[in-house]
Amino acid sequence: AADGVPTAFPDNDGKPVGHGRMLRKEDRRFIRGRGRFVDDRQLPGMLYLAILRSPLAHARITRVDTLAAEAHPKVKLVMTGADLAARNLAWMPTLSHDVQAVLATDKVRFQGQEVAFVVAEDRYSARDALELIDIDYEELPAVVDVRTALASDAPVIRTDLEGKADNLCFEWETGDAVATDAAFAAADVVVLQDMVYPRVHPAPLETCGAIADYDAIDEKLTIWSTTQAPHLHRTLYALFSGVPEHKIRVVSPDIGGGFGNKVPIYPGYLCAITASVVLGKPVKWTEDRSENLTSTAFARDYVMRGEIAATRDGRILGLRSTVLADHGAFNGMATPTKYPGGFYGVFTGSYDIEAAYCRMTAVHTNKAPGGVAYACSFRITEAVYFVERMVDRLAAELDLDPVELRRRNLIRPDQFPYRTRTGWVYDSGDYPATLAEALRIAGYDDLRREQAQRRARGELMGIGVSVFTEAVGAGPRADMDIFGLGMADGCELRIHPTGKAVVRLSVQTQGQGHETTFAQIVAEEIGIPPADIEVVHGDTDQTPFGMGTYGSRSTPVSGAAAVLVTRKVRDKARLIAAGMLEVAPTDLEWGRGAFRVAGDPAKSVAIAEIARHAYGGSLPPGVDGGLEAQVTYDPANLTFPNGAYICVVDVDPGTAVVKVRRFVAVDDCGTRINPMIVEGQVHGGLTDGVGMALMEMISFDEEGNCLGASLMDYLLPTAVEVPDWETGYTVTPSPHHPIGAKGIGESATVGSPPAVVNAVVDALKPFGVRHADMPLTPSRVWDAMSGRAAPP
Ligand code: PCD
Repeated sequence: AADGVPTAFPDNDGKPVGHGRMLRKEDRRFIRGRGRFVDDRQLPGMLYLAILRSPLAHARITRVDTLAAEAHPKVKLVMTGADLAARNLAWMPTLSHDVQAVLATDKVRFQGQEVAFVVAEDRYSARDALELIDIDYEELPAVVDVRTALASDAPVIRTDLEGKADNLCFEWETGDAVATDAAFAAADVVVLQDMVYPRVHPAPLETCGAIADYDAIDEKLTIWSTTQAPHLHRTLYALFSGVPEHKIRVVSPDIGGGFGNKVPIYPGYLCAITASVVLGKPVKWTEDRSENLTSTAFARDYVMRGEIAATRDGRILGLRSTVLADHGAFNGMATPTKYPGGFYGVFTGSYDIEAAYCRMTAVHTNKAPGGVAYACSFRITEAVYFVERMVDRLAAELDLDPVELRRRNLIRPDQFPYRTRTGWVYDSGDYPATLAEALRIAGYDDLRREQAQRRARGELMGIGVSVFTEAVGAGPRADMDIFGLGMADGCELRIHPTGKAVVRLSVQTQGQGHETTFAQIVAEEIGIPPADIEVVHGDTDQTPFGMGTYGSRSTPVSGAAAVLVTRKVRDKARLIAAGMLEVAPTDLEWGRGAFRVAGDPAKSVAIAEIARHAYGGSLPPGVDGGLEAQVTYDPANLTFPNGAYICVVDVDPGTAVVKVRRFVAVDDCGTRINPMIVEGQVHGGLTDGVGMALMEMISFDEEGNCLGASLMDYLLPTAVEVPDWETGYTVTPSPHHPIGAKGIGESATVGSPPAVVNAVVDALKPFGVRHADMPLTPSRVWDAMSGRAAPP
């Protein structure tokens, strides 16, 4: 193409115009360093905000002195919790119906909590002035262990809540306790396993930040921010600040990775808004790495007990899960209201199990709030890890090959739509076929033979399998809302007189390539090349309302909206074409970007001619001018992508270092819009998964000091730690999505940690090891090999 970006690779899987391995449109700017991120934006007269954070995990604030900071020559504003309280702005709602302090008033409840802010002429002065603020704390004992958080003598963290006398956050259950007890009573074999999914952090490359710009004349507030959900944030800002919603514009420009970290509202955003309203100037707040790692939403932090019951020949009868969930000081999770435990309810995984029951107790601790869906549809990562570890434990107990045990229990293709024992309706899948493809690529039988030979020589080779089901595309309005807002997405399409198009989305990309794939979706439906379709997103003034990008919902929800809005435009184009060709609309056939007269294919009009006519020619009676439409799509169900992963590791018997030698990932996300992007998503997710399995953990000492405040302590995987990924795919379209597509963005993060852990435990089989908790660092693996349990 003229601009040097080819519209499609030749190997576009034989698909017509819209599909295929088209290069990413957005990379034109990204690979030239021309991305525009929040922190790149400079506004005239802009001021800089810095936040003072608590050094203690739990303490009463007894004295605050800001005089010296206010006297700093470059400081324009200093605000404390008391100042915000005077304006009724000290507390904000969270996305899970809790409240969180914007700036602490009475107590600090986690290390790194926001206590005061300074606005100055430059970033350095703002930081310097933080040092001039004097605060006296009266230290209180900290609650850091979920197992003791509900003890009667545990200090109560949420004294802000009327009548609160303990640290209970919520209790939740799903499944059938009685039927599960019966299944266990009838079983030949029962296996119990305790396991921990450690606290991890999404750690996006770009930290969080915002610029708030309040125009006192227009009374309009513009916020450029790192948000994955601009419309949702706009509604919350309106409720918090009192600025009416139609006077608020949220712009989410290029984002350097989100991974769930950028879904919640953070105090920093609200501090910037407050400061801008008070000062009438644009105010920028940009977090540093330590602030991001210690105070923004973490993920996981589940202490789980599993019990699995089966017959001697490997038929799984029952599964029981007891979860202690650490939600930190405030429940800052973003989750559909009816699902306080996220989608953990899918913990029966890919198996047809007779009975299942889960009981979850969530508690508050003196840790940063969160529990977000880090590359995971609302706690599915935890659920998949749980069931895939339990099935492996059972296989070891029965002395059955883990693949064979899975085969005996997988949901069969003819059982779809399949209702799980906890009430989820899986839409489609062919699990045996996906698993067979993974086994084929891996050469599973050869691998087992190789393992036997190596074991005989004292080498520690492990093979781990995981077969997973994801549940993405939240969600059906009847069932799912966040903060009372139904999870439907709008989409708008305009075709201009020259036949070029603009599609406006309510979702917001953070790197996954929406500017390309949504153009491809529209192209496929209307016959305009993707290069001629502009994708507009991330600006509430320019896009229809919708719930944002997380839980791999963009393709299942907004992707469907894009298909339907294009079909709506096409329906109108048919009426116009019928007028142009002087036939009845029903006499027209659509194909390859044009309407043809049935039986007389020489008579046709292409979409570009129809567009021109829509704005200029005479139209049939009752048809108004222009060529555009808008829809709001409410999904009928979630989509359920699935996959089968095989990981091969070598453990060094001398150092206990785990090396991931091979990783085979076969994914099924239904119809693939852009296979290249799909593979890229899988590569990224697998890297994340290996990181969680082997090195990532946010830990705390007994005083609540966060021990992972930098990337020196919180290790992220790089190309060095991961193998060349071997990917494959099967295609089982979703029956209710208009083009059969399911999500893919999170599948690999969800499916890979158990494959890696299963492989390491398999490698350590000669030592009698049955389980070891993530992250499987050399010291933890060494402890396991030496028969010592890992520290909690
Ligand atoms: N696709 C295709 N086909 C299919 C599917 C899909 O092609 N079938 C593609 C699309 O279009 C896009 C992608 O792929 O582009 C993805 O998608 P999805 O799955 O739908 O998803 P989304 O919604 O879009 O996104 C989200 C996700 C998530 S969720 C996460 S975590 C991550 C992922 O995404 N993040 C990220 N990926 C990524 N990438 C990047 N680069 N960056 C980032 O940040 Mo969450 O909940 O938030 O935690």
